[in-house]
Amino acid sequence: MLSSFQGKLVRNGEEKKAVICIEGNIASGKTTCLEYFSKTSNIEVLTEPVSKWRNVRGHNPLALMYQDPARWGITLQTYVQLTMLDRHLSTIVSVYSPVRMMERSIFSAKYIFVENLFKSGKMPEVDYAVLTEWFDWIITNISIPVDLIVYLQTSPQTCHERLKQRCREEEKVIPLEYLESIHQLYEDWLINRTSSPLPAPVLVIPADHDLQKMLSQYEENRDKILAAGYH
Ligand code: D5M
Repeated sequence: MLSSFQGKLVRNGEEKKAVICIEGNIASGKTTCLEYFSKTSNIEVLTEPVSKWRNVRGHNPLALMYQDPARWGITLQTYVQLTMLDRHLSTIVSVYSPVRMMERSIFSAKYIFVENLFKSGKMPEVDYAVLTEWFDWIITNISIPVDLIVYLQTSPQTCHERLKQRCREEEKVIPLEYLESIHQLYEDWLINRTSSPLPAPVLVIPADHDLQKMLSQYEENRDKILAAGYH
């Protein structure tokens, strides 16, 4: 149970951080958003563990998944689920900050990326069933608190343009259609609310704009975002 005690977030009697997950399509501007808040506020930032997905004991499951999703989708997704769970549960004993901001979540890993692989026919049903059993077990047995989802809502075309600019080797194969599918799954989850359960309230920020406009939107929404968990 959540309550507010002397301006601090209290969960089950213990003082806890408010957890905010930044969600959005590939290249939707999540990193810029995290950088803005880390520079302007006393928050703890947890980025997506992409470097781990690109190098696990010398292997690159992210690149393998893009090359052959039917063969390597389960491999990457198993590792994504583990590393995202580790992010959610991590305790950082640095300077105390009352807010934790995370790039994506274990929820979007399942509700967006695993669903996409399965629905597009690129993940065998048995792989999907095993991942779903794992995911359901995790969220039933382990507390994964999220207080707010900030959805950076973009058009797939904008993401495609930004993706071309950032030139990450593995991502050269990503076609516009892939970004369209991810976009639709995000919309169904966070806007239409017709697919998977929401772990927290959602704040939508239109994110097709240029950097200057995005920074001013973050400024405008700053207090609302940082107050997550106090309501
Ligand atoms: O995502 C960084 C890269 O990681 C990008 O190529 C998408 C990919 N990604 C992120 N999460 C997943 C999951 N769960 N499955 C497969 N691929 C994933 P960015 O959007 O730039 O943070």
